[in-house]
Amino acid sequence: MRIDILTIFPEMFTGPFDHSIVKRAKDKGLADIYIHNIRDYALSKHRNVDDYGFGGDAGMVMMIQPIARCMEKLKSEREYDEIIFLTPDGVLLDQSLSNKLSLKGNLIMLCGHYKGIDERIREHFITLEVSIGDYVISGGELAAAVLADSLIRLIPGVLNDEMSALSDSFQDQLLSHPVYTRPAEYNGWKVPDVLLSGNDKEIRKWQSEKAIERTKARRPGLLDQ
Ligand code: 6GU
Repeated sequence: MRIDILTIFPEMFTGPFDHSIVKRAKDKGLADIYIHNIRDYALSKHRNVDDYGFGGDAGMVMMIQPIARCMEKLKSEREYDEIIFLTPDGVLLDQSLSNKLSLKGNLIMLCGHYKGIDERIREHFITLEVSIGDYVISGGELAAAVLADSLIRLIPGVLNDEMSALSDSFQDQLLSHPVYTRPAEYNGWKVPDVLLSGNDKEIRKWQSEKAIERTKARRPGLLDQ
């Protein structure tokens, strides 16, 4: 998978992709992430990327030309499966959307800022608008990092059997069961006996019961889906 991220804050991406599973995917050649500074595509020598919105609304709007020029360049080099705009008014990201997108080859992710981006970018370039939840964050960058991480870990070959994504929370519409490691007792706090029993069938049964119990208690809506 190749992901091209368009942003006015490229420095925000030093970090999120350099550790853990995403780093592993990059090292294995299973994911390539390219960060593009929209400002590099600005027309003016002041490198402006935003302007006052028409209509007198307070707030700046990201202008068309720098984003369009960056998009046109990328699209001339390869085909993209989706051109995604990260925005709080997009479709809510969930595991099923991540699963679908993880099967794609080339993706563009555009990070918005200020009051928004000129609507014509959305009409003429964007094929999918994604929100990461019903709350507001200051820009699309952290949302793009979340989306990219959630897709990359699902690419076949990124996780080994032990890390398997199949037991992730949400993968089967259930939250994960509790987990424990040594010591078996700390401060009088004991690991459930069944986990020490060596009885594989009983352990799976306990894990499944706990996953259902936890989902019922915390996210009952997941069980109806
Ligand atoms: Cl994608 N962007 C912003 N700014 N806020 C959000 C979001 C995206 N998703 C949820 N809140």
